[in-house]
Amino acid sequence: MMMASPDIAPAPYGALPSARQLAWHQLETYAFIHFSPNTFTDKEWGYGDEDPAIFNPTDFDANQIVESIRAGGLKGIILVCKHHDGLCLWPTQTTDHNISRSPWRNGKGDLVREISDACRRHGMKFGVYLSPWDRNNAHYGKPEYVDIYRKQLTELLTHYGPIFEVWHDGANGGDGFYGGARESRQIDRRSYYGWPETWNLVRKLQPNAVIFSDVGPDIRWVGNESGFAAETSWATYDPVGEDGTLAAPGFTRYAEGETGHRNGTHWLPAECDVSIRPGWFWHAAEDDKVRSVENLKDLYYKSVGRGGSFLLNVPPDRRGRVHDQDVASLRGFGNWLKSAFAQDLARGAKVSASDTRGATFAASRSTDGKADTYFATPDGVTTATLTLDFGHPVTLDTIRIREAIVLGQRIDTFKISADGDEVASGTSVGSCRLVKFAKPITTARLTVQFTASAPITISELGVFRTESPN
Ligand code: FUL
Repeated sequence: MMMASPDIAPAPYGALPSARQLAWHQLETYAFIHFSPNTFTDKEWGYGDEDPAIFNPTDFDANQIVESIRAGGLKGIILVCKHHDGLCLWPTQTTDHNISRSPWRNGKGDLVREISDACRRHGMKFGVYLSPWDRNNAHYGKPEYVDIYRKQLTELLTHYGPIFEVWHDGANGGDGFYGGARESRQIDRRSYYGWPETWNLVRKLQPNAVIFSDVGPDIRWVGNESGFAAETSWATYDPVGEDGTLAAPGFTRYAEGETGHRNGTHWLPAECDVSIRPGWFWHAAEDDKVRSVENLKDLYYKSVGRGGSFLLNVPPDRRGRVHDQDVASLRGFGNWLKSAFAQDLARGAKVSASDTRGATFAASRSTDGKADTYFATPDGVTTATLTLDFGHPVTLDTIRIREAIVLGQRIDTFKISADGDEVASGTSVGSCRLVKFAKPITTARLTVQFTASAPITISELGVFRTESPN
């Protein structure tokens, strides 16, 4: 085997992330806001015959909503601009069924404007959810509706500044109001919406936005609404339709989203969506069922810690504010997130590798705190160990490993030893793998052994004590 010149990076392996996907990977956590007529009717899915007048928050405060979410360490917000009930929460030209018919702000309200402006004021990214299923629209099920959907998307993508993510739901229950028809309408999920054309439109209007759906094209649904990816979860994926043919939003073997596919031909990382409450919308009866800080931490490990993102829904109440209970959990989680990973114990350790590609890719690149440098093995070398020598016993509870994903997902397995004893092992790594020990361990030396399908790249081997002793 010829040795590559020491300063030449390893050749890329398999499917690779795009620039917009790489930027998205850095976000890791962001929020959903579900707020619509359902908040006022106590439903999860509105039928589409709701009077827009019922959407009337009594004390709406976009700053309070955005600040509460920001305190949770979340870096962006995806606003449900229209849910399945069809009420457009901005003054759209495409239908009368919109917020201008609500008494809120005397018919001059624009929820999308207020939330997007507040996001910018607070340094948060802003994204949009626009339900493809529309139980209000008379044209739903006909070609005209697809044009309407694209016009609505165009309004959202041209009037509210940069959009970081566009969210296309796969749900479609059939029956609805449909302009008074009150009937069930079936569509062919594979062909009706003309997704490729819609996604071209998104690309044209917001080239930096990632597009989410059950099948991507940028971000995949993890296949559950419980906020976790499988322990082995690959960023690569080839979505397959329910019947084994072409996949489409709402028509996939979605359970496969939890794991992805090793060596899949698309880079399609998982987004793990979940609500901070049992429902997606606020219900008074769920005020005492808000997720605890401990539960949010656990989900963070099972989403971000498995190479995905954590999309946490925070539904405002009828005032148009985030309830105290949710605020408390968000703050607790955000405070933990800020301190848990603030001090990387690997930074003070002596790091060595079983083999190295040369100075540019030395073992120390994995502990330099820089995202764009990495340790790599020479061509032909697909097993290696990295060893951290702390010089004295240190106590830790979490290890964070990141591959240089710009070159693809390469690692197949890893094994972690503390002072020579195996303490953990796993498979997929990708953009971020968190290994949490049930109890803190104390060790002077940590070794991680990797096997891969191509020369190994490690941009970070981090060591943390995320729980303070008490
Ligand atoms: C689902 C919808 O049916 C839920 O109401 C919610 O919006 C969730 C995020 O996606 O498919």
